[in-house]
Amino acid sequence: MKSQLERIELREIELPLKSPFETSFGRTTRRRILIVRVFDKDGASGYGECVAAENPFYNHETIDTAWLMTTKYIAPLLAAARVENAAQVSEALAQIRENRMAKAGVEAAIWDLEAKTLQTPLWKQIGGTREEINCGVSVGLQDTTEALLDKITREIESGYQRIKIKIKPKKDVQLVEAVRKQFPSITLSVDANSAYQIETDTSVLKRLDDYNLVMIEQPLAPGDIVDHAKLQRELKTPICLDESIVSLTNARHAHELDACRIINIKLGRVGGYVEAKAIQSFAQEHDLPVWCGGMLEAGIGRAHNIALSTLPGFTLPGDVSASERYWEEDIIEPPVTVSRKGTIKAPIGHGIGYEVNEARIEAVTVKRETVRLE
Ligand code: OSB
Ligand code: MG
Repeated sequence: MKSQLERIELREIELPLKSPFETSFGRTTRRRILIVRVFDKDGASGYGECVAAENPFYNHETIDTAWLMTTKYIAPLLAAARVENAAQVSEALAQIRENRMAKAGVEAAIWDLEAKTLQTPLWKQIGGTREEINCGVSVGLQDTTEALLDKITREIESGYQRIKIKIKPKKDVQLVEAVRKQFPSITLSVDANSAYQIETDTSVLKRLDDYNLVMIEQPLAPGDIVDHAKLQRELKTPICLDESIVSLTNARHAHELDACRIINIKLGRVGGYVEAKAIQSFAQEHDLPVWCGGMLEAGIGRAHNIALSTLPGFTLPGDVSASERYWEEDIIEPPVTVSRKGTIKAPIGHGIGYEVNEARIEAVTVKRETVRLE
């Protein structure tokens, strides 16, 4: 960074999803999203998007807790630390336990600012090497199996390389069976968002082994790395951990116990680029494939996910897909688009590489606050 940070501007925006998104923990119809903008003393700025949800159902954070953490604790620690570059931010905030999504939103904004002032694309600044990333989609629980099959048909026609469907108890084997019957050879995975228990559900999860799934994502509770290891011993299908991996330490424990064979990395869940990069290096060293997860992001978060996905270990298609799957009108220009072969090109512009549509953001802002860093 060329000069010290001067202020953080927070906004809450509200965006209706084009169609509701349902997982084992609930249904989302509109997103409340925290947009973070940091300014340095020369007036340069960078954008981050905090992925904390409306409710504490995926993890403990919400947009409201993240707002409070940012204004009351993150801003003062940052002001005191006088960081010289984005890589120092996570260390400066280490005293705050957890609240990783709140920290990641601010850290991401500072990475964008740094890359913009250095006049380089963010994906290059973080060490990315892939010029094109591979994309899959996450398809939520639908009201009927026919609706699910229709949705999948459209996603495959668009070119997406991997289809993931959400499952929960009693909406699992029969869904997978129906999808496999219609699409015998697609790359298919399932995501349970922690809806199962090892004591009662091992037999139903074992039945999923018959359907050639590339992975079963997060079947058990976030803290249950030991139980995931027990379950993995019972399954042929690789387990992928999402909620369970919030740090490099978790990744190491999961690998040492053979609790998973694949890791989903989300910038917010792990607290930002520094931790995400550490997890991806560890995974690469130990031949664990990783992919970039999604949290129904608007364009700024989506652009950061694209940058993250260019790191060398991201070999599997991520849940990073086109803006038009979520929003009538995104908050960036151009919107994120996906090629016919299910890829997104890393942008050539500086920083996140997409223009932020400030007028659009202004139009959907419902709350704002500025914190000075001095
Ligand atoms: O578990 O990956 C998940 C959305 C919200 C919370 C958790 C998850 C998801 C998704 C959607 O699967 C991914 C996306 O399309 O952004
Ligand atoms: Mg998941």
